[in-house]
Amino acid sequence: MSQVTLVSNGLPLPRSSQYVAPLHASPSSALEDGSASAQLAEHGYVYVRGLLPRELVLAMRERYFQRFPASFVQDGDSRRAAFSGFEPDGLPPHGTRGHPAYDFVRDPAFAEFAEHPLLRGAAEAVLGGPVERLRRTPIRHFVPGRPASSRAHIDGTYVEAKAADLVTLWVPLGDCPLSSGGLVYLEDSHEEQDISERVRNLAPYDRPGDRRPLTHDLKWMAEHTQRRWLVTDYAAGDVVIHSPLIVHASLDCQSEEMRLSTDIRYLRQGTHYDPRWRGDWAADDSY
Ligand SMILES: O=C(O)CCC(=O)C(=O)O
Repeated sequence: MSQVTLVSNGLPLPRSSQYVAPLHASPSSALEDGSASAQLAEHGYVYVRGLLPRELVLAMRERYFQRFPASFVQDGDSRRAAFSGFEPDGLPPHGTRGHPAYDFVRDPAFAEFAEHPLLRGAAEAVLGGPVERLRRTPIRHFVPGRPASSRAHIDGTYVEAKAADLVTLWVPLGDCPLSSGGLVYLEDSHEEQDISERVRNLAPYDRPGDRRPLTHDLKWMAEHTQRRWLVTDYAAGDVVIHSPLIVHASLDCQSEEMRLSTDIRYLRQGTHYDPRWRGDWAADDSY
């Protein structure tokens, strides 16, 4: 694994074995031989390297960054998408109307990507039958040099559904080594069903207006729960399928290449469908 100081929302996460361990990959055959759903139940995630064609993922990355003025990325290279240091004037907040991420999730090419048979097949494999996709599909985009990443949370706080009927497919759109700040999972936290209640109100917290996340302090979380954060270097094409009960967060982007990813959610077909997730995502829709 790459050696880089781990930082989340500006706070360091020590790299010692008390705090951090590797996220284990499963072979893609687990999605065909029926073992993936048992793995999801046991570990709370199934990480498959190279599930999607690398070229397809890089093309989506490029398509997204092409929506920005060329001066936003070094050498006008939208595929690598290294931050130039120049943010376009008048750019609305991420994912709100007028921002490229808002239009990107409404682009039919993106819907086609989110519906890719390999992604749908992976969701069917872990849920054990036909699935439907939740249309609301957030895009995460992090720029280096800013203490910003996703706070520790469980997806069950955000989506109304039975935990056993829902999965999230976290898809990095581009290579995402530790320095770019990918997703990290709190080991076996899906087994502790009351973890949110146990931690909330005790944990350090930097966002008083929104009590849905648990904390921005991953070191505190590891110490308090005596669990480790599972981390890895992701590559374009990798996908992690995770349970709505596992606690996860992300790391700050410290690489020149900006971190871009999406969270694609599938639900067992015919089960209750959270009405707020039927429409397209906007970062200020507050869901
Ligand atoms: O990519 C991120 O920073 C957060 C993604 C996430 O929380 C999710 O996939 O559920």
